[in-house]
Amino acid sequence: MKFDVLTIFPEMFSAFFREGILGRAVNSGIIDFGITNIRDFAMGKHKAVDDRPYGGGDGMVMKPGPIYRALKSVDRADDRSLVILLSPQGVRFDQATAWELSGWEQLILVCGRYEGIDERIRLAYIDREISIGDYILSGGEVAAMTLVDAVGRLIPGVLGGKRSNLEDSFEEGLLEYPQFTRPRVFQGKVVPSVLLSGDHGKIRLWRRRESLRRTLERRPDLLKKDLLSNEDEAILANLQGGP
Ligand code: 4FV
Repeated sequence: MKFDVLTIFPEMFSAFFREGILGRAVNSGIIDFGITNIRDFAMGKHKAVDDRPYGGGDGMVMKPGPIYRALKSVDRADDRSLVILLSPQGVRFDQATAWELSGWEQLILVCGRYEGIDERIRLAYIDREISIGDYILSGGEVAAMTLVDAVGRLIPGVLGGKRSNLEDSFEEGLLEYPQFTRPRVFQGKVVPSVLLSGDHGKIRLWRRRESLRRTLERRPDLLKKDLLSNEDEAILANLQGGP
């Protein structure tokens, strides 16, 4: 998988693609990346990438030319690549989308700034528009990093074959169960004894119950009947005061 990022703040990505799981995946060649500075494709002595909005109003808009030329400068993996604009007007990003995007060979991420980009770029050159949430960022860079992180860890080999349980949780529409590690007693609070019992049947049941409890309390919208087993239904009924 190759991630190409178009931004006017390339430095924001240098550490991001160097550290942690992503950095290791880049070093091992599983993931490749390219960072293109849109300002390198701006014209004139001021190399302007933004201008005032037609029709007036506050703020500035990113000019179409520099983005267009920057997009054209990126080598595309033909029909196995996707151009994504990160913006609040996009489709909400989630784990299912992360899985779908992990199947592409190249993701080209356009990071807007100011009030956004000229609509003519959006209409002619953007395949997908994705939002990471209903709030306003000062730029698309942080949203692009969120997408790269969530998609990158799904690329085979990036997590070193060990699937993180977290992936499972959202797949099954449940929030993760509580996690504990040494010391057994911290500030007087003891790790639940079931987790020290070595009884994996009891541990699995306790974790499932805690995932269902948390999901019921915090994200009941995630509970999908068709993803729940009879055992889950019984636990949920019990959690809601039933038998
Ligand atoms: C955003 C979001 C986001 C809007 C104006 C960048 C900012 C500025 N991107 N999910 N939420 N973008 O707020 O993706 O150009």
